[in-house]
Amino acid sequence: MSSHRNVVIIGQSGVGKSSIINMLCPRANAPTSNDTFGCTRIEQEYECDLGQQQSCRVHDTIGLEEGQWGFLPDKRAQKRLKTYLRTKEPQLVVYCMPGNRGCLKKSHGRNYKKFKSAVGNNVRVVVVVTGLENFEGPLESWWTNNERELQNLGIPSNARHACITALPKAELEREKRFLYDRSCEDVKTLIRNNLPRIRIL
Ligand SMILES: Nc1nc2c(ncn2[C@@H]2O[C@H](COP(=O)(O)OP(=O)(O)OP(=O)(O)O)[C@@H](O)[C@H]2O)c(=O)[nH]1
Ligand SMILES: [Mg+2]
Repeated sequence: MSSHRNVVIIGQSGVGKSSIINMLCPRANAPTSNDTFGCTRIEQEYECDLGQQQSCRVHDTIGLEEGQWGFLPDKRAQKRLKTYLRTKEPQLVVYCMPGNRGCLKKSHGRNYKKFKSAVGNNVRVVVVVTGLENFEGPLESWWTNNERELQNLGIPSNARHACITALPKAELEREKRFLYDRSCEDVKTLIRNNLPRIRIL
């Protein structure tokens, strides 16, 4: 197994990036918080077992758009993330955004487009929609239900994606806990399917 494939998780503050990291890498113990004040203050990387004998390194990053009280004002957070992406040269970027009712905002589309163009055409950007534990029906249908809104935001409906909840199991109602394992598997599958294979010489 090689750990030279880098996957960087990006998105606005509080969208659940560190929670996804903890889901993918149970030993990561990445700090999470629902403060309005951004939680992750330094980028951090963790080894992730993707299953099917594959692995990668996932990178937790500082949230964008934390608001005026945030730890890093948005302009600086954007700049820092761009520099981070340039330095780490990831093979895949995972863009997270919230899918709870009323949460989709123009800024989600704006950041998606901004960072998609920042990494260029050679790096695939996939989307993970979080916050769906109360969605009625299969979580995947969130995407088709919201296709038009996504398109209005500039997120193409054919973007590779996963619709999940990243709320820790203990915080999910008992009958919804299976969603956690399913979400974990869906994100791993999304990463495996979109991460270029390394050539073994
Ligand atoms: N309801 C719900 N809450 C979630 C979900 N994912 C994460 N959370 C909660 O949202 C809060 C923020 O999650 P974090 O993982 O810290 O978010 P983050 O994107 O890392 O935030 P920053 O580090 O500030 O950029 C925590 O209280 C999480 O438990 C989800 O899918 N649904
Ligand atoms: Mg975080």
